[in-house]
Amino acid sequence: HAAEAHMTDLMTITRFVLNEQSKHPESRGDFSILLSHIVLGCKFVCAAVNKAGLAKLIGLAGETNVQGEEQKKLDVLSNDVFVKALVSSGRTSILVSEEDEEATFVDPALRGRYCVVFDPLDGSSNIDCGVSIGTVRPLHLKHIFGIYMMKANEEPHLEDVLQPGKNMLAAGYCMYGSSCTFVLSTGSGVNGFTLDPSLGEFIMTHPDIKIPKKGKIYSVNEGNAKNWDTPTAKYVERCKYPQDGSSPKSLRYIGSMVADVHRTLLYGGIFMYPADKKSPSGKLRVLYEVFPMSFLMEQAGGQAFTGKERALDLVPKKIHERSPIFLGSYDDVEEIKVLYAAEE
Ligand code: AHM
Ligand code: MG
Repeated sequence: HAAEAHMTDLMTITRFVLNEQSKHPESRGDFSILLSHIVLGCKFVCAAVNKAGLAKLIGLAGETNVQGEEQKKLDVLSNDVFVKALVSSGRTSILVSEEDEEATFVDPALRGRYCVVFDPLDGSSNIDCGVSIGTVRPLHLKHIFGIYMMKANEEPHLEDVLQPGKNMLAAGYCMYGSSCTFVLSTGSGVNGFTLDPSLGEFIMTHPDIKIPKKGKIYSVNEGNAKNWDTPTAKYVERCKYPQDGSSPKSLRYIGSMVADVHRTLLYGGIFMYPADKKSPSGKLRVLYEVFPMSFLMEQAGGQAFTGKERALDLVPKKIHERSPIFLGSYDDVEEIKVLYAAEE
């Protein structure tokens, strides 16, 4: 197609990030470089998945491949890819990954002004059931990240990553399915990009994502209902038996935060992982699950609430801390906030 041959005015992620950066004259280009390394990590995983096929990448624990080398489990592979991509950017000082017990302090020679928190493989506890011999469900391949600026220019300290979510400069996630989707906010709205494999570039396909003000879907693990607190139980009851004459909401729950939040962002509604009697802090991790997704929700016009406060106001004390979370459409989250306020 002659027309297609000239479509070089596309908004690539590189062009988008450089545009954003030009709005901040004080910026030295470090942020763009850091983001381009994150994007490279995503492209790498995407290419690896497409080339080798997931089955080869995942392997069974302890299995050796034809060359006799131990195969890396997918979570280890993803973690390695992102740690290397981030360290080699020369722009990071501290990395916090769900896969690593301790924070990684980058070698002084490669240090920069940013800290990155990430979950290299969201929903890893669900992955094994998605993979049977020869059949793959790449649906489960996802990762989440958030970026902070270091507090001071001195030696890096753990406090640099124990900042409230509202201090994040950027957050996003990537999903590797039949296509590879990258959703990003640098603090001025949310944009979605899709990888064009022939160009090796992410192209903006979902500009300025805004979540509907009110949704028709709720998303929660109802198997925990027995142990819920009163506001959560009341809210879910209302989803099914609305008191205002509106139609009941639909339930959608994949059990992978990125997939559930992605749907919520595009279609509206509420995603929740509440506290319950067995896990009083819920399940999801503050730094690399709750914060990035809450940041994106607010940037898209929605809200994120912990049951006590605005999620992004929370100040974490430990890197792997958990928190209950309710996030999604503005009106839906408002309703749960009212129920919690009535409890006090
Ligand atoms: P993981 O880090 O062990 O994979 O757990 C995180 C996942 C999220 O992606 C998802 O929202 C949640 O766990 C689902 O939990 P549950 O199976 O309890 O409903
Ligand atoms: Mg996780």
